[in-house]
Amino acid sequence: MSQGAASQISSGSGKQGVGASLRRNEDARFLDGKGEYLADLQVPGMAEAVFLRSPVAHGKIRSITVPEAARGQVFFASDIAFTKPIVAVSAAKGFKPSNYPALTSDKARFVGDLLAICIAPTRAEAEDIAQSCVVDFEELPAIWDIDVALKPDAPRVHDSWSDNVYIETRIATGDLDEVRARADITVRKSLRMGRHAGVSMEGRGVLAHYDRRLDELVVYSSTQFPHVIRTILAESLGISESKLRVVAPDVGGGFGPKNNFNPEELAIAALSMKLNRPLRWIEDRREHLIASPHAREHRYELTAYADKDGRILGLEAEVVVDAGAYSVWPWTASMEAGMSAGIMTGPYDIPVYHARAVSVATNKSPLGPYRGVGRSGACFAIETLVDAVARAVDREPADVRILNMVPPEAMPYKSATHKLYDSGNYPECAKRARDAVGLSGIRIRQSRPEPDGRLIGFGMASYTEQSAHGTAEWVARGLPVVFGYEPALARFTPDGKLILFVGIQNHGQGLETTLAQVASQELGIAVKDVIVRHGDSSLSPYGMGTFASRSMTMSGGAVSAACVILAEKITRIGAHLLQAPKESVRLADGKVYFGEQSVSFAEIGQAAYLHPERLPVGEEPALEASAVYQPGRSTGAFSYATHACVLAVDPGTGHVEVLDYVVCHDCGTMVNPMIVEGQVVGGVAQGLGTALYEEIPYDENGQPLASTFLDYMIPGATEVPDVRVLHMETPSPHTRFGIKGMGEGGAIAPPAAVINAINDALKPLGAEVSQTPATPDRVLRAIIAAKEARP
Ligand code: MCN
Repeated sequence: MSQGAASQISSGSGKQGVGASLRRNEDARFLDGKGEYLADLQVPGMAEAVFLRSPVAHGKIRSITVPEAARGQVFFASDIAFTKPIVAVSAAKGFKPSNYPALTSDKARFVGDLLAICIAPTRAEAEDIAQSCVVDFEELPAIWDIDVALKPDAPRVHDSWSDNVYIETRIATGDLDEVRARADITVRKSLRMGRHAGVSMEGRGVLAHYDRRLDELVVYSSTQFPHVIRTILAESLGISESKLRVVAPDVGGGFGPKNNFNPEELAIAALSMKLNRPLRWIEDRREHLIASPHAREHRYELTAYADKDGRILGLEAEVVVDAGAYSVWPWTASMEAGMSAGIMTGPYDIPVYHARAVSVATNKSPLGPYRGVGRSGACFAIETLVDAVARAVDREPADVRILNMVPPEAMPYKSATHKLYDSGNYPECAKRARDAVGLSGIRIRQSRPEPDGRLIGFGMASYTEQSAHGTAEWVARGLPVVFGYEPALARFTPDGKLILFVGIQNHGQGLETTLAQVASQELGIAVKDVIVRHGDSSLSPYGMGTFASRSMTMSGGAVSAACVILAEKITRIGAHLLQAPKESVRLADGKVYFGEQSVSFAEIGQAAYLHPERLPVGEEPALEASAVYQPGRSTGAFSYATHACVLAVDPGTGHVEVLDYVVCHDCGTMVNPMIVEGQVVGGVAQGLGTALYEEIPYDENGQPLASTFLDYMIPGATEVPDVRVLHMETPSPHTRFGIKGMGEGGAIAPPAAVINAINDALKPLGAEVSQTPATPDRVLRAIIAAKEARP
């Protein structure tokens, strides 16, 4: 089997392999209610845990009083003093790490900070105990906003720090002064992207118990990366990894907030060890909204220098991110601002780029990764700026967009931030999205008043999605772990079925099917005969988990490589059993064929495991192979897309209705186009949440103002339009089959496309919105402000 590119993929198992739109193997489990999530697990003698969380944003803890009746059921930092605090250190110069303890004992740093664990036979009883505890605080002024945090005399979130800044980094490519002098126009923009939560269907959760027979601590966690959790948890508990098993059972969505080592994991594991008792904590929705790692909250100050045609000659950007009270492990508090500044130029050929990225500490829930990390903000910034440039030169934004894009003949292209865009045709993608919504028809429609008085708007947004980053990229970011590889073990059973053991963690992406498709491609085995096992540190090889749109490329690459080794062995054994030269046999339909004669994988499995005397001389028994996929020195495989949105704004209420939404995207070779489409649509739904609905504002006391689904809006069936998805397929030259990752892409562009469309609609009124979510209130305020500004 060759390691060739996409042109050779049809040589596999045809309808079952790479490129087939198969229904998911795992659907039977998930749709029939056979999934097993944390809340389904039962361990004899297990107690339920509820965290006593801080009700104040910033305050020294004077005392916590536990009522007599609850004595022995409430535990504090001193009870698990053997644990080490979580310290996410970045190697970046000047980075200030924070000590994130399992339970805090000196002061609370955000509403939701962990103070104690209350345990009882049921959750309701444990909640009653938590409510009966009385905490006496010396309240401190809350640092509830970036501006408050950056005042020189602001109180410090972390007392020993000289200011409230985790890190400030700079990028300087090209001569900005020269560009300033040459530019015909200068366009500035100030933007804000709101803070929100991940809102997976299943919240976070942890169950810990001691397996006396194996003499090991077993920790179930609803996590995206069980192996990595084992490493940091063992270190934090002060035990050997060989005495710790971490299992991610079925995980009901992750989207990033389950991709951190959270203090809840450490606290529950530590207390279970200390009490020698099974313990479980399940996050409720209120906890999730106020205290899970949050998403976004960016501010941008941007300046574009352009010529009179709208060609952008240089870009200046300031990205300031409210990173909350602690630096999350392993990503650190620098991730959002750093990634946003690092990918800001997006699909555009902007040679001169200067940026300043600042991550600020405040008394809010720590900021963590969320689908589209950093890139959603970067796309929002550059794409609304491109529209502003188009307005300044009085051109159609779609034309200015295409004018500035990296042309296909420039690929591979090195961006101003040293990212290597591997392949693609960005202008063609933008044109297809534009044409699919029928831009000229929209412009005609806009020239006439709508019967209902609403205003029609059209907006586009394009981006590049860095996926499947390799070692060099993570090293450059200075993270505590370098996520640059992925392993797979492929093992046949004696009856000819295949089990893949992988280090990624499928939590809705369809990986149990798409990895089977890769195996099918290499071996000619039916997808239904392939089982994918993952999520258990004692079962599968050490892998990095599922995030950063990496699993299809990395784990798919590893599965492919392991299956190639197996295919060679099966070919040798099959040819021997058929008494044929091995060059003359082929694998298909779970058999080795020599002309019309065949021998099944089951017969080969029998020979390999039960009848070694039937094997060729010198052939080792057993039928398994392992491989590790490690991308080369590239900065990843770059998917890309253009989103185009048509919407209607009610100028009387500020209400926005999305009427049409088109995504034209390219993620290289698609393993399963149907799953890819589902991923795009799911991402768009989340992106519309960022754009229009989801927000956790904080008041001046540092109190989160959205803590239930009554005051936190998520888009539902009535808010998400019928998203139309157009596919392009430009293989990556760097990856097996030419696959690029795409799991985050859908969520990246909607804030930019929607805000551009709203501003297009509001153009006749001279109004502009520059903040997400664009709630009716914000849209209305923009309209009123424009009215008041008119002479
Ligand atoms: N795929 C494909 N062909 C490609 C690329 C992808 O067929 N060329 C399909 C595969 O089935 C793959 C899926 O699309 O499983 C996503 O692939 P990939 O881009 O490799 O992303 P990961 O599998 O690493 O998933 C992570 C990504 C991220 S970072 C977030 S956040 C996210 C997302 O996936 N969280 C999700 N999609 C999610 N979908 C669900 N249902 N739940 C989440 O929590």
